[in-house]
Amino acid sequence: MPETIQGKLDGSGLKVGIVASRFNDFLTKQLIDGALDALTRHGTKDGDIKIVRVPGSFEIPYAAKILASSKKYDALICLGVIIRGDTPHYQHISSEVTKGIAAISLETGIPVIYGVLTVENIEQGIERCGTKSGNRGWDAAINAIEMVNLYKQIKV
Ligand code: DLZ
Repeated sequence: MPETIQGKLDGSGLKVGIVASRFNDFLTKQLIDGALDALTRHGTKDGDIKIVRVPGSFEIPYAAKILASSKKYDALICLGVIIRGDTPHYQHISSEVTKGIAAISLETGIPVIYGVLTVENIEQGIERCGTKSGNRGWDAAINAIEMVNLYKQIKV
């Protein structure tokens, strides 16, 4: 039987940064609440969590890069809501944010979790921010805890 390594869902002792956009704030706030709920219910202390707000999702990678480079955090959680509109903004912003977040994680070696919703309309956003499709902020926080603990196990 091959050995399987998985990160534990124990958030105690972790220092976590949350980078969240203010655009579509009525939804982003719900993602932040979901992430905080998941972190604290899995043992992370309030005092070990820092929330940094940026204007829109496009700015998330810049702030996340600074936090990741500070080496003060075990993981970062990036939260935002990008809703498709009548202009090509949606495509440009979502592809830049996705690439940016992935690059930071690879460059810095800490988990930088992608909790940015890209949805067609407000209804789809509401569904993913604490109603019928769960809360992506909660999911992102759980992913962060799991990845920190996984890295601890697989790093030489
Ligand atoms: C400009 C803009 C638009 C049209 N849509 C969104 C969105 O749906 N979600 C989001 O997080 N941000 C949006 N923004 C703002 C950009 O992310 C960015 O803040 C501005 O273009 C300034 O750089």
